[in-house]
Amino acid sequence: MKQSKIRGMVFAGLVLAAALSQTGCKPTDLSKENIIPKPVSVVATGSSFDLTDQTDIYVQGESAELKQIGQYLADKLNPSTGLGIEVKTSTEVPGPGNIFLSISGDDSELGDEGYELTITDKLVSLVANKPAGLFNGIQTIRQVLPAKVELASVQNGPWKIATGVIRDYPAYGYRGSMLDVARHFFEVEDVKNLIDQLAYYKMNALHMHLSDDQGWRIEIKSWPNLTAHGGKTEVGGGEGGYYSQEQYADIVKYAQDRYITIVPEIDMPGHTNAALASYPELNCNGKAPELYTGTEVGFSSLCTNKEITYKFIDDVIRELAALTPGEYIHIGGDESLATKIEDYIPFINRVQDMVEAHGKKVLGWDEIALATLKPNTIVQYWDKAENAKKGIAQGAKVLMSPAKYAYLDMKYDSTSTYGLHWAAYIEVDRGYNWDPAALEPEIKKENIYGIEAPLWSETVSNRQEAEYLIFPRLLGYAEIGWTPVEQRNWDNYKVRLADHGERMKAQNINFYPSKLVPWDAQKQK
Ligand code: IFG
Repeated sequence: MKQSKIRGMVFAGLVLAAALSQTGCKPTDLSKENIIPKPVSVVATGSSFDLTDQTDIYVQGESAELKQIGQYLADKLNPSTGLGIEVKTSTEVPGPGNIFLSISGDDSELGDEGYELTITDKLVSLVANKPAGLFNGIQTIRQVLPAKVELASVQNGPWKIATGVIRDYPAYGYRGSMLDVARHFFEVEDVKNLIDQLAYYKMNALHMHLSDDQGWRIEIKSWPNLTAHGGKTEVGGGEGGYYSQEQYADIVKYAQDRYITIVPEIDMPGHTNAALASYPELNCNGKAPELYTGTEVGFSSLCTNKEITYKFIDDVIRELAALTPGEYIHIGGDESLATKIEDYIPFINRVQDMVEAHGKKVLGWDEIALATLKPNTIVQYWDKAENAKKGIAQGAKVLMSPAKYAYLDMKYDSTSTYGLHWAAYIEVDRGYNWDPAALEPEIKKENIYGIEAPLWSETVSNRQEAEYLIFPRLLGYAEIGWTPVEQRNWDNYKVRLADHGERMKAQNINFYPSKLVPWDAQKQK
């Protein structure tokens, strides 16, 4: 071939490559997107959809709930794209260049939380059986746009979405985290920020550990000293704090608007020094102990043989149930080392009856399996597998929070700035590389209610410190709760997680930059 022809072809190739890189319309592959949790199925069709200033979000019908979901997406896209995307309603499919959210009740495989996202070069169409499924689907829409979409200031486009079809639905029904606001108190804004992150990763539960030895954090109107006195301090002697019932209701609504259920915990009969310090009559000897700002456990117990204790508990549960749209109230039950087992068992039995009398079901740490569990009671496995098995033997479901794999307050390694390590060092790969249904032979998938990654706050006292422990491990627990285990592997996950480094940075999340994750590989993309 003549030299001039070869030169001509090379030149043409360079021009094309330059053109493609300028307009960013390089061939796109939806299956290469770094979605977390990994969707059940992704079929790529190799083209792309352009978000432009002509794009709007159309919801089918006039449902206020669908409009709210559309608005949530618009509020996440507009600050960084500057496209002024509006939410509109329509009865039929909108014209080209738009996003369309609709409900169709006939795709049973998707369940209540699944969705089907169909992206062509003309339309982004998201369909689900229930609004919760649409809400999960819009998180995927956010994640198939460049990471800069999560920035709070206007960025240059183009804003392309690779075309194809994503069908997706969760493996487990309960996918959550826990925030211990008792050891250190966290303000409403910090809790809301965590809720937004849980939503981004399709988690649907936040367990709030509202009382412990070091603090009582929820206003109980019939026992005002619980917060007036019991909320005064925290680990280390700081000023502590508490949520008024109005503030707590605001958190619950904020979570509900994001399809996240708040599970409130009042830990008892142990972990109760803050309550005992607030009311002398709750103590067997009638004397109130001092407030406690240390980090020991297992030294406190409600007086299980005084009737006023049950009046107290009933008042607390009644007021908490009125603030809890969710099905469950968590009664704690852990580390009751100062309660004799012969007192502990009837205590737990009686508290279960009280929770049920107020229309709620019981969640408790795995020690409660030593008592007689009511049919709907759920055992949260954190420490002793034999307790979880005792619960299963009584017909209970198990919420998987094994401390050796899922405790977010565990150090990553011996050099970690924050955290404890009594259970294990949990680097990002260890937090991801386990299967709840394979951990213990007797705990099978059908026995598992879901997964929860708790953050105990003895060693963290503000949002930045907490985020160092929560992120990036939370993303792995979100995937364990959502993605089928046969589709999960660390080598694939760590590459997707690297892309989320940019997304977490864009949202000012102080994540731990684990050396096990190829954070920089994604930057060259
Ligand atoms: N165990 C205690 C927590 C907390 C934790 C710290 C449970 C259920 C150790 N109980 O975990 O209060 O102190 O890792």
